[in-house]
Amino acid sequence: MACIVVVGGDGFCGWPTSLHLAAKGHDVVILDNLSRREIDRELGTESLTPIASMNDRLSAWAESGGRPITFEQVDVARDPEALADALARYRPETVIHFAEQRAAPYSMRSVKHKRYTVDNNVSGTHNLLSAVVELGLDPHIVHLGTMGVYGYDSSGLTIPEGYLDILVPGEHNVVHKRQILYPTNPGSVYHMTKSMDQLLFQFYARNDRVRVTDLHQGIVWGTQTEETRRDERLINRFDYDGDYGTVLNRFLMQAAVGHPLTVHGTGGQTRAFIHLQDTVGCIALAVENPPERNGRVMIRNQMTETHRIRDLAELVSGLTGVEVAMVDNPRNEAAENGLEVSNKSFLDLGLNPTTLENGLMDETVEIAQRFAHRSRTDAVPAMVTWTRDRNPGVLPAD
Ligand code: NAD
Ligand code: USQ
Repeated sequence: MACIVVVGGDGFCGWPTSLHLAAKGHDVVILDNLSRREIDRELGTESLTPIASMNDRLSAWAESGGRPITFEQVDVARDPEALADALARYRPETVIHFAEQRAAPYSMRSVKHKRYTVDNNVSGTHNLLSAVVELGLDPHIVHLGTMGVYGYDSSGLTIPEGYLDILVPGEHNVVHKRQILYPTNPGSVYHMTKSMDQLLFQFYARNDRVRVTDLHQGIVWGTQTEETRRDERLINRFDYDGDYGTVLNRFLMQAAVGHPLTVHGTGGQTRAFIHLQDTVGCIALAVENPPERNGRVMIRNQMTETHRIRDLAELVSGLTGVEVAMVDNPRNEAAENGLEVSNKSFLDLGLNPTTLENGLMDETVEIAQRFAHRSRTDAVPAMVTWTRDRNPGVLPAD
């Protein structure tokens, strides 16, 4: 089978994806600078689950009978030569790009963190695109983007898969049909970098005919996949801290230690979600279905359900008995919003979603309760505020 380079393959989504693709028979090469582990040290936090070193992960995978995975420590943003050198040696058929600073609160910490997020994410993406063109390679690039580029609009329209059909008035009363990228409306510096990535992809697809799939992914929940369960040393990371912990995994951990569920504001924010097992499944489907070399980026919405945050809190509270706390919202976001999203593209390819209803209890017992003793309650509060006066004045709904 073909070689797949997974950039950012040590992370929460990248590690289980690498295992899944290796299990499907691909030759997988991980490039990662291990910056996520370094950021844990900077913040004084740690994954709730005890994650093994990259060497131990790879040995455990091979010992479990998995097709061996290769790893090289490469910083794709700061070391474009090392990235190009690796691409020239492996000549991958597919490159999957996870290697970005992905936490919205971390990206809003300080000017240093804003700069780091922009430099890291935009340079990494551009280095990858320019390297494949320079080397004359033709890999299909699969990028993990975010639902957050669309913004959160309560007007009742269904968010399409990346593009908007518009009618433009022209000369002699002729109306022209055009398709444009859905206007971006990012809510953090991190989400803004994903909006910038979209333009880089659009340019290289049109100018150099690079084949790109951009997956606009919702909030991922869950921890383990079929492959990470094979050996204790393959366990995936589980972030619960105020910067990197995403909302549902945070609620599950909070419930496990009896911490009141930290609902921001009224909890009226509606967001898109996907279980990690479906993330790896969708990425495999995207790899198997590359776009034509036609100058157009293929955009797929990678999400399965939408939920309002206060409803999620009530669900977790109902399952576990823990109380719900409404805390001041540190972010600058609409207090209430609706969200309708089309995910037809993956359903058509055969995605069979894991629903919250089916997966929630497993996750609570298998991970949150089992590793609750490793948690630190001082890491739970979300401390980063979105505006300098520390009084964001939450936006009204659109
Ligand atoms: P993560 O932080 O756990 O993993 C990212 C990995 O990339 C880490 O291993 C990190 O060390 C590596 N990395 C970062 N910068 C790098 C660089 N310059 N060079 C080499 N390696 C680098 O994040 P994740 O949750 O696995 O997310 C992966 C991707 O999916 C991100 O691009 C993120 O924006 C996107 N995404 C994540 C979620 C989610 O809920 N976790 C939802 C939607 C989209
Ligand atoms: N929230 C709470 N309580 C908490 C944590 C969060 O109410 O304890 C609220 C937030 O205010 C926000 C919503 O929950 O309204 C989602 O927050 P989140 O931290 O779970 O997700 P977000 O910051 O949007 O980022 C995460 C990933 C990011 C990915 C994004 C997908 O970290 O990499 O791009 O989800 S999406 O949200 O669809 O843009």
